[in-house]
Amino acid sequence: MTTQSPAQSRFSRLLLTGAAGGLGKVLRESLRPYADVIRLSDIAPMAPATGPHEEVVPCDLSDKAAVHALVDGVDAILHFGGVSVERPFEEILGANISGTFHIYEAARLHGVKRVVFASSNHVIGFYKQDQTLDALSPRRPDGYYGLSKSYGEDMASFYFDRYGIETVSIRIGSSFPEPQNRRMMSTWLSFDDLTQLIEKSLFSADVGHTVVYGVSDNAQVWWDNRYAAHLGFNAKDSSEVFRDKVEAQPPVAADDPAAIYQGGAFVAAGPFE
Ligand code: NAI
Ligand code: 15L
Repeated sequence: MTTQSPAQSRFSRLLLTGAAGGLGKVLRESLRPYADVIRLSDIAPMAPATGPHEEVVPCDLSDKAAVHALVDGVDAILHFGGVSVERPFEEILGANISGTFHIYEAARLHGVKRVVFASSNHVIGFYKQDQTLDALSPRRPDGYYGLSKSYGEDMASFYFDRYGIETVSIRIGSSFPEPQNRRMMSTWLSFDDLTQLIEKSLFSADVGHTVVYGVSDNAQVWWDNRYAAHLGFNAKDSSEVFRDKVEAQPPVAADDPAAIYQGGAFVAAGPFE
């Protein structure tokens, strides 16, 4: 596969899981140029299709047969569905661990060759905020959620090595309209930069299994994307424009995990029983 611009090689049909979620609603609009049809899927209610460029297909990721039917006929998968915060293991197990397995098995059976996986900074959440990481830094998951994303990255690696299915695993920092706290001044990823990164992940040649940190061009970042340079991702936004607003918040105590760890409060979520 050679690198092509979206205009040269739109996909016929892209699958977006997690379409009812915070990022899914944004991507439903911003990914429109990249495919003739976007198949939107979630377990939660979604707005009806707004035209022939959309298909709305409810699906529980933990249901193997349903996921296999969901993937039939798509050219590439944007896997954003699942539990997106720290929760008891049993909840993570069905949606994230079984769910990601179902997505890759369905990709294999239906000949899908490219996946973009919404991984998370919580695969490395137990590193301190004064450490700089790259894609080769050993993972240090900060909970069951982070473990499930770490497993998803390993699954992506395995399905490339064994079956040639290529994946870009995006370790998303904090993708919201604005950074919500001091930690997110470093981890923020704007929606425009996320969209650009997904475009690069879909259309770059020979990605194999690439791990990239999904972060904007913030003033202080903890992540070095040297091993994802082939994607050509060039973040345009910066959290700096929100600094005054964020620093008007009450200060965080020096011993608060939010001020110490890259994963912030996630490192202290749980136990649940
Ligand atoms: P979200 O929680 O708003 O969206 C996730 C969606 O997955 C929800 O609509 C939910 O209904 C769906 N889902 C949950 N269990 C499911 C199941 N069993 N079957 C089918 N769908 C199921 O999360 P958000 O913020 O939109 O994130 C999207 C993805 O990006 C998630 O995978 C999340 O882990 C990842 N991510 C997001 C970050 C962010 O800052 N927004 C940071 C790092 C990773
Ligand atoms: C994540 O992985 C979550 O999905 C998101 O809701 C945020 O908490 C984000 O990480 C973060 O670390 O800020």
